[in-house]
Amino acid sequence: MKGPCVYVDVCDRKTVEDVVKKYDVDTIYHLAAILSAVGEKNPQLAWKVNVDGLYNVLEVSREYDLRVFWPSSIAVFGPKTPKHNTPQDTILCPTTMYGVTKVAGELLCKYYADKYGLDVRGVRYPGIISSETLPGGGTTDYAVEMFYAAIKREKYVCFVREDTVLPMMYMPDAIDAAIMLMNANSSKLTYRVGYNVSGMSFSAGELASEIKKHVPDFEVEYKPDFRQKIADSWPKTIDDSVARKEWGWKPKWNLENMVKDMLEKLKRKLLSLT
Ligand code: VAH
Repeated sequence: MKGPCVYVDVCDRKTVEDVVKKYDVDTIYHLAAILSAVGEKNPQLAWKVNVDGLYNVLEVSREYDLRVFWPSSIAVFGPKTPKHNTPQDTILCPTTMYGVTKVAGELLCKYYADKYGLDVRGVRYPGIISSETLPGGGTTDYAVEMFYAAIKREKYVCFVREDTVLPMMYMPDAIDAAIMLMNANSSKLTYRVGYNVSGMSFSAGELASEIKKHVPDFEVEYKPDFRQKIADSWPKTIDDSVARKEWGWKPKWNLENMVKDMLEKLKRKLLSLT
């Protein structure tokens, strides 16, 4: 990453405003959030960071006429939402505080777009798999933790059932989605935030089997914990046809090429640490 790096407390509007002024910011990619699993342990903090933090970013962006990218999540969907090929417009009744904050965020962003003409855009990310950052307290963390266990030749104890299927996306696709949407022609967009996007869907067992093609002695034991209930409330596959039609979304990564790339990258990373 090029350019200055500073720490900002999104819950403190003044620190957000000071950085915008000092560095003459014109666009904010507001990714800071408390994720689903940690959010269930501290719902009040999740609301504070995810909603009050977003409010501060929207207010500063309104005042300084900035553009904003803000990610929602498939966590906006709940048990009443169709599980397969979940449509763009559907029931949003999440059962986690994280999901509640993302529904509130989608409504807040739409309000700022309609009321003030703020150019705020966003997608509903599925679980994101990255080789660059460690998992951050989400329900989909198992999909990253598995890789670390495999390259360390350790058995992995998975906190969701083997047959748990969730929509996922490889980080390079997640970054592409954000940039493509922010570069899209505004007149073609019929939504502001909350575009359904997806890269792939797989079960925990399918991920383990794909990893085993590269690490044959890799072993996984399945011991569901409180995060199973969260995973069970989310869809299995997502209809992202609106994003494909309106701004050309198309994932480049699937289970096979993502697993190969992740293992190669993590092996290099661990070798560089030894
Ligand atoms: C989580 N990784 O697990 C996040 C994500 C859809 C899941 O939002 O909480």
